[in-house]
Amino acid sequence: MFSALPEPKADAIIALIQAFAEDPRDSKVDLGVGVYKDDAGKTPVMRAVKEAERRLLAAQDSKSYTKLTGNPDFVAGMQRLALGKVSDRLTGAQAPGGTGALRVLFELTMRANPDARFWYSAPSWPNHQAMLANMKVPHQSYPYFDAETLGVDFDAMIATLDGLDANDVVILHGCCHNPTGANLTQAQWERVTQSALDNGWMPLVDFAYQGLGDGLEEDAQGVRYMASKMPRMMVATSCSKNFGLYRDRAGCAIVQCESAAEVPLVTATLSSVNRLLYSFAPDHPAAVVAEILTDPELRADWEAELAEMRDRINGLRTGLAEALRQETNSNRFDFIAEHRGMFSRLGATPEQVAAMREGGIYMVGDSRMNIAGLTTDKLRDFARAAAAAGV
Ligand code: HCI
Repeated sequence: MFSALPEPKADAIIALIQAFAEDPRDSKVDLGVGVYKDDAGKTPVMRAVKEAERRLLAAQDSKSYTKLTGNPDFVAGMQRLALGKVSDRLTGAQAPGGTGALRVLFELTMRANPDARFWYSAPSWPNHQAMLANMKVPHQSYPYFDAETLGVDFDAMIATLDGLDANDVVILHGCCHNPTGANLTQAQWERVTQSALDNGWMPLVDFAYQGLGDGLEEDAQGVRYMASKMPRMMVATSCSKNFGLYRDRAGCAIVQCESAAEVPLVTATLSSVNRLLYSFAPDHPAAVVAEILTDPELRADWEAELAEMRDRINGLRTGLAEALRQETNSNRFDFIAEHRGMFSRLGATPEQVAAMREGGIYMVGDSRMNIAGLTTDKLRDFARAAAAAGV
């Protein structure tokens, strides 16, 4: 029976992790999967996480089940972090990572409206399309990135969004667009919000990189503006990057309802969806996050370390744009310094990406590079390799 299995489609990003691990060269550079690395090339456990884990280890007296919607302090903490508030119109459920939160919100949507159609940016994180295809729900892309200007093609984007209706659910990247690094301005967030209000479509914000762009508050401005105007919207948050909890799997599916009266049914549905997909989300990483968010000292230390990470990424962006300017005698890579988040697309062809991989530099095939995978001492080498490949 199993021999009849169709060959599963490999995720290009996860395949790259494997290819990198198998490369024996010491000089290899991993710019593939979106994982933060420090200037020594390590992905550290954050200081506040270590301390919260120490406290949990000492205080935890049971491993019994929790609630299907997870740790209430975690859910409230994530609502405050993302939306700057808790309210009687907000509900939510802990989920295994941002991917789990997305999946739960997809399921919730399909139960609320079996005619729902999903829209994701062109391009987007490949798992958006892949998960929707796996669920066999209607989905298509809206225009987003302009490969010529290397910015957002806002006219094309808004023209599509203005043509949508109440059956449509639009996945927006809250900040730090993956894979392009090109983000909406505040004025554009306001215009997108107007489109949702005028046409009745529902926003689903994928908010996986809060704090990695310009700051925890700054990165949330667009999402918070939208939440202040929208009757209903959904947000999928992740603690993978900003808390460095990748493998532990903590995320939150947040739902803003039209009224407090809608909340009990949405919460019960989130519980039911969680139970049918995986029962209880993993407690440990959410308990760690709840401890950090509610303890002033831990929170301050977490925010300080997150600021160090963000400053390092933005410093690398400036340094890389400068190195590429020198090596190519042109300013066509200056966009790298203006983009925000872990990723930018270098603008290399698949052949140039392959040539750079021959030289030990691993990027995704669309030339998405994880800026945080670079180190200051490797900027010049990277710029030389890009120039030599003809990028
Ligand atoms: C990314 O690199 O885009 C985010 C990390 C990731 C990649 C592929 C599957 C799950 C998570």
